[in-house]
Amino acid sequence: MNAWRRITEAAGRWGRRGARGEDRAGWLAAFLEEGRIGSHFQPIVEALDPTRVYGYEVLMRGRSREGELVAPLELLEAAREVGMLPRLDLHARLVALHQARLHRAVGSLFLNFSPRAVGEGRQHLEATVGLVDALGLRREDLVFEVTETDRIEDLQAFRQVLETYRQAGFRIALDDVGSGYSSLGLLDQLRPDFVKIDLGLVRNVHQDAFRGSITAKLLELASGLGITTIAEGVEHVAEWRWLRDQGADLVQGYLFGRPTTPPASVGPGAVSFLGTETEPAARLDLKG
Ligand code: G
Ligand code: MN
Repeated sequence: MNAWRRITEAAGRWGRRGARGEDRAGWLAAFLEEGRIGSHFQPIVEALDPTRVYGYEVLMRGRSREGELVAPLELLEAAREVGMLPRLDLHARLVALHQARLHRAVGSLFLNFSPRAVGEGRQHLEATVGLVDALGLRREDLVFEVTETDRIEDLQAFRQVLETYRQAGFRIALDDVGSGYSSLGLLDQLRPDFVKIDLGLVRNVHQDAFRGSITAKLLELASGLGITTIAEGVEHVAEWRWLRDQGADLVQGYLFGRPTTPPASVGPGAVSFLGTETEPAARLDLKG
């Protein structure tokens, strides 16, 4: 059974138990109160030299009382259901900052920012700024990834929230570009510092001419606007080479590293395929 099946099944067991035993809000609150929300860090590396880590995307993970991983989706869905999304979002963010500091994660930290969780925008920003400063992290090293933008009900209000983040010194990434969740119009609306090309475009980009053409144009467009490009979900050496040759600045994906805690560095050993023409199958067997 693969890791994801195990996580999903464990989450399902807990979801059902939670729904039967405690109420759903109580089930979720226990994760926060018992310190069972953690952060995993996935490296984002330079396309031209993947041994150089630019930073990490931080991904939320829950843990059951038995120590099994609980998928973030399960937690987020429960939070949405019981109106605790802003609280979970802020909690996960503060945990991420603490963990990043504790493990001395190098470079930039990419944090997912759900438009639906911005309820108390000002309060979240103040808490974030306070902790970033208290921990001695650099504000410009924090990048907020915006996704699911199709569900933004009030784009004007959301833009204003983002503007306050920018004014505080943080940076903005437009996530999942090229997926159904993102549109080109948002490039103009949000004017992000980074765009992340969705893994749906990245998969087999070197073999699919249609996909390749879209991706090449997106990279060219973003670069022309002075936006740093990140290709995500890179799993194969050929995808990476193609993306590098087409001018992607940064790359992220299982080829370079899974989300882990503590954050892993990407040494020459981890990218043993560099300079070789074949891709060691072992890379693809790594457990997350
Ligand atoms: O929407 P967003 O880009 O934030 O999603 C990140 C998700 O993609 C995480 O759950 C992460 O584990 C997953 N992910 C990261 N790298 C890869 C990859 O190389 N392949 C696949 N299939 N998923 C990936
Ligand atoms: Mn993301």
